[in-house]
Amino acid sequence: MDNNIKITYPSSEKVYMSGKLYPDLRVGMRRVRLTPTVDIVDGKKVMTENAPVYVYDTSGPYSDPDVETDLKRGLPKLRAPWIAKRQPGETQMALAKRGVITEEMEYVAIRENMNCAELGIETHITPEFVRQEVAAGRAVIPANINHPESEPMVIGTNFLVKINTNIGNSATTSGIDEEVEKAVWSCKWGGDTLMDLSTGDNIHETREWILRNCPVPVGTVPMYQAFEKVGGRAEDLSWEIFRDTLIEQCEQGVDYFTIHCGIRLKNVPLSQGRLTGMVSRGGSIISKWCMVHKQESFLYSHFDDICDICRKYDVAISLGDGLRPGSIHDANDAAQFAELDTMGELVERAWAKDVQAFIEGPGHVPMQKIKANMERQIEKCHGAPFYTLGPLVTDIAPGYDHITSAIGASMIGWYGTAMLCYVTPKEHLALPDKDDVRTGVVTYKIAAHAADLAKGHPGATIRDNALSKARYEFRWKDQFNLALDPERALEYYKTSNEVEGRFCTMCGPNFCAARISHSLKDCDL
Ligand code: IRN
Ligand code: FE2
Repeated sequence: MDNNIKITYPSSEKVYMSGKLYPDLRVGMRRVRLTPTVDIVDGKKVMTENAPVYVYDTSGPYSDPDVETDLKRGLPKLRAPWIAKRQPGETQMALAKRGVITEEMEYVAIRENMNCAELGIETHITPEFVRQEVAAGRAVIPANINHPESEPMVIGTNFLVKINTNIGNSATTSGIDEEVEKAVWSCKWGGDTLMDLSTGDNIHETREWILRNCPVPVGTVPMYQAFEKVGGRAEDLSWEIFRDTLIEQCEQGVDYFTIHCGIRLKNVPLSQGRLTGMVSRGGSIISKWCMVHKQESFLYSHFDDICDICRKYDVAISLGDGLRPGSIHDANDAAQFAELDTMGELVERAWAKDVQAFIEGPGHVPMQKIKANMERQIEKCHGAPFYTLGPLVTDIAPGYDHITSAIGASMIGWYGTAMLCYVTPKEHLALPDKDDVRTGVVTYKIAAHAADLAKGHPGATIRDNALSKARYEFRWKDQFNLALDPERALEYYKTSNEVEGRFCTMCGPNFCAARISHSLKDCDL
């Protein structure tokens, strides 16, 4: 593998914005340069400049030509000096509750505002607002003190909707190289966080390579590694094995853990009458343990111990939805909602220990049942961020589940879900390869951005308006450069057009509505 990976975007440069509270902050963004608009006035060419557009940038140092990246050495440790000043257990939430605005909080405030500052648009997102949201548990900044390579980002309903990419190998697929490549690839296309769901051999080593080279927060499901440690026999699991795995991963720098603590012994049988039983890997493992031992799960009974460990490293807990519905038939059933009630209880216990937490949600849900999910989550989980897997709005399209799920993701994002877990075309069929990661991430950027527009996030429309203006003015290259996937747009266009023509092959020269519409200017209306 090439050790010196670089990410480039057309007509873009990496720019940095500094802080006010912390002037040394360098918040990376992408500035997309645009060409001028050309009008013909009285037979003469008149050029009007188009302002550059600033884009939220998840690609980290890989897109900065001035930083040498070397996979063997890992990324620069951006957060190390900030962390060095802090006492053990001073999580972002602990500091926020004490009234401290951390470097991370100012960083995300600047990052969220993108082009607003440049355009003089005032927004509600100030460093103090971020602090309040984190203190109240409505926002999470996943930031393990042992992952200083990660650029701060925030997950919360009052911020930009985020997306997570799942990667990771299984016993039968791909090596470490391929997973690191997918991690960087996810950051290129806009993945806000990355979950390493590796099972099989080399879990620890794979994760180490990913963490040291990942500019976004990394999540895992520690149960997968614990399960490997007991040779895949759920009944042999124990709190001690799980605890040691947690500590191992905290030490490495994992920023958030999916832990299925919400499964209660009494609720496991609720999944029996379902069409598709239990579809969560982590959930089914711990449920098996509960049923064999006829005991409350150690993830539930040791929840306070889990929080104590996470607090020490500022690892956030993502309360896993082990009882999520795996089919349209099972959506919003008693099992799913019983688990949500338990999560609501647990999230308050996490907060009492200053541990940041969020709540995982479904799964498969038909459109008319999506809103109820969000409303119930808000009611039961006290405003903690919601993080959903889609949901898929129909079960009948294997091979296209990035689409079935992006429909649900857009809706639930609009209703207030803070982060959307991507689904790739290979869902239900195989592990995603590099190309699936690109398709999944771009598809979910669409869902997240559509939700940002609908929610009226300040500045969300700037990119749409700039792209549409370019489209209407036949500034083709600008249109592509502003697109979520410029390479794909250009590739398709090139199949039958010359760049910079005044029409495209969709309509041909005579049927081009934009062209006719332009000529209306010359008519007496
Ligand atoms: C997200 C929301 N609900 C589930 N997820 C993701 O599913 C979670 O973040 C993790 O990536 C994966 C866990 O799958 P199991 O173990 O629940 O199947
Ligand atoms: Fe599914």
